[in-house]
Formats: sequence, structure tokens, C-alpha cells
Amino acid sequence: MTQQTCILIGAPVDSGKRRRGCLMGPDAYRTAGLAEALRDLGHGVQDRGDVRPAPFTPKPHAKLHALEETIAWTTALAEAAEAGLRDGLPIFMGGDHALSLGTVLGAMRHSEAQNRPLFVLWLDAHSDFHTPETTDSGNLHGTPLGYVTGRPDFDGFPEIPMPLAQDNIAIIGLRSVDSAERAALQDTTVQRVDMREIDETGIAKPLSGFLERVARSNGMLHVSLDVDFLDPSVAPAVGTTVPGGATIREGHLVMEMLHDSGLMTSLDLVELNPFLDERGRTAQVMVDLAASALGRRVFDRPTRAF
Ligand code: 5AB
Ligand code: MN
Ligand code: MN
Ligand code: MN
Repeated sequence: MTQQTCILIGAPVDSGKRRRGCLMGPDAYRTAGLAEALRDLGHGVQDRGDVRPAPFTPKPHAKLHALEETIAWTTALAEAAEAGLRDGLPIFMGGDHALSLGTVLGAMRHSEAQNRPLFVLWLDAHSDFHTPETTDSGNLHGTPLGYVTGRPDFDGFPEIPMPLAQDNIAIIGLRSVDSAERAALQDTTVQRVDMREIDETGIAKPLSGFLERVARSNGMLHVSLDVDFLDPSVAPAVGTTVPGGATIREGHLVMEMLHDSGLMTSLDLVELNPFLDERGRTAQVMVDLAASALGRRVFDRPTRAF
């Protein structure tokens, strides 16, 4: 197995929505033994501690929640992501999904510098494709894919260098998409895999199609794992539960296929709210999934083509 240098980066972002608690995520991952699990697999592990937002002045806004704070996080996390990618495989311990406004931006800058295309795998019940104009809730954790694809109205956010190509995005696990997001996504080539498709064909088929495209383009691959990708019965510690999610087995299969592919270059673990957890079980599930993505196996078996 290829040894990696895993760079753990705490991103205690709690500004992407109104319900509080995701700021405790990084310490929950530390407590659940993320670093130890990765070291046991033979990887080098560096915990860089928690990122802080750039300085900001909060302003009241009619609709958007904590806009200035979220912009400040985006600025700081994009830099942390770029630096982390230069040194190894960054794993962002969230924090709500607004953190990906920054981490994907940093990955875009890095891939541009490397002259390699960036691909993004979004494992989520939601499509997170809103703009600050289309969101009804005003919660910016529902906007990162809108931002990085260059959708309008992200005033005050760092400039997007070159929008992420729609062809380079797959969203897997969908079961809650707002009508404005649905309408916007319909006009795109973003690969959208909902729970029905997963039930009908299995999760491996659409994922392997996507991974083949990444491999063919010699792409870099950023994976963003939202806790609510999983069914709430196995991952209860999340504010936005939606029934009918991925099983533990589907989650592990995805992670094992990512490992077999050797393609993943950065990983977000987002939306864990330890305040809502039951004796740390969701934190533990997320640590186990991260370990699978970095090579944990029950038995060694010949690596299949993905
Ligand atoms: B998450 C909703 N679409 O915009 C909205 O958890 C939910 O990062 C967004 O996927 C969920 O508020 C954001 C209703
Ligand atoms: Mn999300
Ligand atoms: Mn979600
Ligand atoms: Mn959520």
C-alpha cells in the first residue's frame, strides 16, 4: 500500500447554518482516534491544529446567516488547503459544509498550479448548489457547489480563478434537492446520483464511471463527505437528517473504491455535530470511513480495476 502523508486540518466552521455545534467536530475526530487509525495503516500523520477565520466584521443581513464570518473562513481555509496539498493529503475535520467553499477553492488553485484538472466527488443527501440569491434558508452550507462552479452573486467572496468544470463533478446520495437547485442543475452536466439510482443499480457502478473519468484525465480528486450522505439511523449526529440514506456498507464500499483507485488527493469530513451524537458513534463511523479511504481492509484481496 502506498504510504501517504496525511495532513489533518481542523476546520471548526459553524457559520454555515443556524444550528450550532459543528465547531466541536475537529476535537470529536481527534477523540475518536482519527490520527491513530491512519498511523496504524502505516501513513505519516501531521495534525496542524485548527484553522482560524481571517479577521472580519459581522453585519446584519436580511437573509444570509453569518455572511462575513463565512467569507473569512473561506479566505483562511483556501490558503490552508493550498498549503496542505503541497505537503501531502489534507483531511479537513469539519465543521459544517460551508468549509468546502474554502477547501475546494484551495484545491482549485493548487490543481491549476499543477496543471492538472480538479474533480470533486460530493457525497451528500443535498446538492449544495444554491447561490446567495436562490437559497431560501440563508444558510451558506447549502452553497459550496454553486460557488466553485462560478454561479453568480457570491459578492465579497474570494474570486474563483477558473470555475470548476461541471463535467468534473459527481454528487452521490441525493434525496433532498430544493426546486431552485433542481432547476439550475437540470441545465448542467454535473453527474447526479440519487438514492433511487443507487437502489436500482448499486453505488459501485456510477462511482466507477466517475473514477474512470478522473483517471483518464490524470485529475486530482477532492472528496467531500457530508455526514448526512449516510442514513440517520447509523449517523445521527447531523442537523439536516434526511431518511433513506446510504448504509454503512455502501459508505465503506465507496471509501474502499476510492482507495483502490489511488486517485483521492484531499478529503473533507463535514457536518458532524457532536452535540447531537450518541456516545460518539457518528464520529466513530466517520473515522472508520476515512480509514477505509486510506486503505483499511478486513482481508487483503487482489486489487480490482475500479
Ligand atoms: B448540507 C437546504 N437545501 O439550502 C438549504 O447539509 C439544505 O451541507 C442545505 O448539505 C443542506 O438550506 C446543506 C434546505
Ligand atoms: Mn452538504
Ligand atoms: Mn447535506
Ligand atoms: Mn447538513
